[in-house]
Amino acid sequence: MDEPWLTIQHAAQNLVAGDTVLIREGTYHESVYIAQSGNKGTYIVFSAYPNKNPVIDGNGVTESQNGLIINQSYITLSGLEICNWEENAIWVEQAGYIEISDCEIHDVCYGIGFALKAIINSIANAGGDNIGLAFEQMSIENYRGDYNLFHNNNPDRAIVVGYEDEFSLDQLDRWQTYSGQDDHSFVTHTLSDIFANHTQSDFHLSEDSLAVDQGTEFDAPAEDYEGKPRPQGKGYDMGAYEK
Ligand SMILES: [Ca+2]
Repeated sequence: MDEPWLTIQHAAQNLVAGDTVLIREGTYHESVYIAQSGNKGTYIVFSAYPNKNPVIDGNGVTESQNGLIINQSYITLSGLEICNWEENAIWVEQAGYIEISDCEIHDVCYGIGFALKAIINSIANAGGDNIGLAFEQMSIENYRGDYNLFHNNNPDRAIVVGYEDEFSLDQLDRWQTYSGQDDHSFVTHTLSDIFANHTQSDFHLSEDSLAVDQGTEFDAPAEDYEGKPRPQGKGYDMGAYEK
């Protein structure tokens, strides 16, 4: 902690299985290539420092159009804001066991993109401006997803597989049949149904939010983003803040 690294990329090259990097407050204008793999039970974790909001911002970055590129497995991303990328906020390629939670993605072309053999456990609000959840190949056989809340600024292209099969926000039932996944997931067209004040980046759940008590206890953190014990009320909430 006394000698923090200057770049997230430096961490991405030096962390080994079981390591966690806590990313301090700041705007990081860098594309991060995750070069090391974790193991089952010893993930490599890229997490926001508690109560901080690190931003991985593509403005001015020329070496890549993707925020994070992951082609290693057993990686966790938590609490990161990723914005202003011409392609993907997060690009996952030939990798499995990638956990993405409490990340905010905006002002990108694709939210989270997958090449073959990607697995994701849970996504809350994977909302890019163009495609929300994208698979590069035609196969989704390794996708496992449930208890997700889908929102996309372009409602016609919420989920796209192989640039051919497209699912709008209103076609979740079609996606469920197609993928065999996301039985408990749902969609929203309006973020004000979910968050207290998303236009001011306040992602606490609103009083009558659709996400309250709709999460799963499976692999749920014991505390929310602010350290409040989970669950509260009738069950676990979706998203970063328990209510
Ligand atoms: Ca709750």
